[in-house]
Amino acid sequence: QFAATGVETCFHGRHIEPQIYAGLDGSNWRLKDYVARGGYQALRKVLGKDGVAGNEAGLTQDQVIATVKESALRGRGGAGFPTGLKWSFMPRQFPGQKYLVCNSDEGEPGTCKDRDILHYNPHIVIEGMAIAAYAMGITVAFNYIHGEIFATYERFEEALEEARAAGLLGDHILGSGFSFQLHAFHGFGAYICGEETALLESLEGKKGQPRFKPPFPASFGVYGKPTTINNTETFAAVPWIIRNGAQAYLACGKPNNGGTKIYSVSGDVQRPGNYEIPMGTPFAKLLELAGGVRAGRQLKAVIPGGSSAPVLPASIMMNCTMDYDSIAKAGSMLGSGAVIVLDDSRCMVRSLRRLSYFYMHESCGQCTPCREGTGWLWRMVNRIENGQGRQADLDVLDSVADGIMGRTICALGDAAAMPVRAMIKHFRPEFEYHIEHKTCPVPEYV
Ligand code: L3W
Ligand code: SF4
Repeated sequence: QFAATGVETCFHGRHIEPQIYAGLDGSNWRLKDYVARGGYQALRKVLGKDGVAGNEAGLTQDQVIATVKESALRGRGGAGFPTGLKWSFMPRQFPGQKYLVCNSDEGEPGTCKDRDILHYNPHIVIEGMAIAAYAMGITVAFNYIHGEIFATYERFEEALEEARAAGLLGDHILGSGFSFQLHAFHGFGAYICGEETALLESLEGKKGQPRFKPPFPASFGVYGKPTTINNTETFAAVPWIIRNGAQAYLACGKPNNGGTKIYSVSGDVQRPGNYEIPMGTPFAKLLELAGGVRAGRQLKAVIPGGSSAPVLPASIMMNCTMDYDSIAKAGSMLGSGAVIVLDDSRCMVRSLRRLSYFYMHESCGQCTPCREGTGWLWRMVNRIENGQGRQADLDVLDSVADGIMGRTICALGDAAAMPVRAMIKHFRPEFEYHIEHKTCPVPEYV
């Protein structure tokens, strides 16, 4: 059901080619298919091997970084950090080894886009990483792939072999002076390993626990060396940008939010799946593409950016466009683009209980506010759902969430606290009803 779904017409009536999912049907992931779709043209353009007269010198490192900056591509892993800016942090003259890492440790509840990109279009990630490595003067890279996806990991390994055999990876790529080794690394399936510094620890063979930041990976990454980490979808956007230009990419989206984005739409919709649409598309349009809510039901709420993002009621969400700025202005975050749709059959107390359990389970336990606080939150929400809550619990929940936020090593603490605060803020009467009547106000869940 999460098969690639290229959405071909943008809301404004302009025809937009999906940039990552274009023309994919599940069988055409091999190198020859990718090349037939124009694959590796961007790498050739960068290296001056595209056969275009006057481009024998290719693009300089500065030109590539400037193009990515101008495109307004922002990190697709959750934080939306400007990609070109991140690339410019890499100390290119650093005398020792520098590393590039692709974060394919997709584990955010609701998110299922990176595995589809790797499964349906692995070479687009390889090409994007090769271009990034060239721009930052990096020769070694790893793709850290979530430990619970096996066929995709094996397919990516096969794609790497194809690229190596074709001279697109390895020493003197396409006969140029650029050499680049890319390795796949199969992770261990822990959510926390998707946090970039926990991922680095895991990659080094240690327990996957986040490090303090700063220092950021840009200066202290794999084995303590300068490292750039980007999400799978971020790398996948790069070849299109280089081939078509920064302005074309920017024009697909809206200012400060360039290009297309893949949304994993799940929950109470008729057609759940991954949808690639231009940044700035109204949420209502995305909902329509996903078939709308289930028959006979009303939209109640949406978690717009993965389980870590604060929930928004339907009335606010229906006025949002799908981009970083609009969702942030509405009080949530676009995150990794996992859109979890809840209809009026959903009990918010039960939904929050499930979310709280997840964060308690996935806390790595290093910091006290997160280790103790996530369990405390879950136990209280569980109690309310089971009809044993007290009115004072809502204030205690808020104060425990407050005690976690901003006081932990990594963002998991905040991610556990934010949904609690948002659920109580927007759906307080539902919690109060549970406490007062010791039952659920949503008929289906009585
Ligand atoms: C150098 C500086 N580098 C920031 C880099 C930093 C990182 C990026 C963003 O969390 C969010 C989180 C989840 N010098 C720098 C610098 N950087 N300042 O920029 O950093 P940051 O700290 O804003 O975010 P983060 O720690 O990477 C990511 C949310 O995403 N999320 C989770 C998504 C999960 C997946 C998945 O399963 N695949 O993506 C969903 O919403 O809560 O807020 O690279 O090093 N001065
Ligand atoms: Fe571990 Fe939680 Fe602290 Fe992150 S916030 S380092 S998951 S204990």
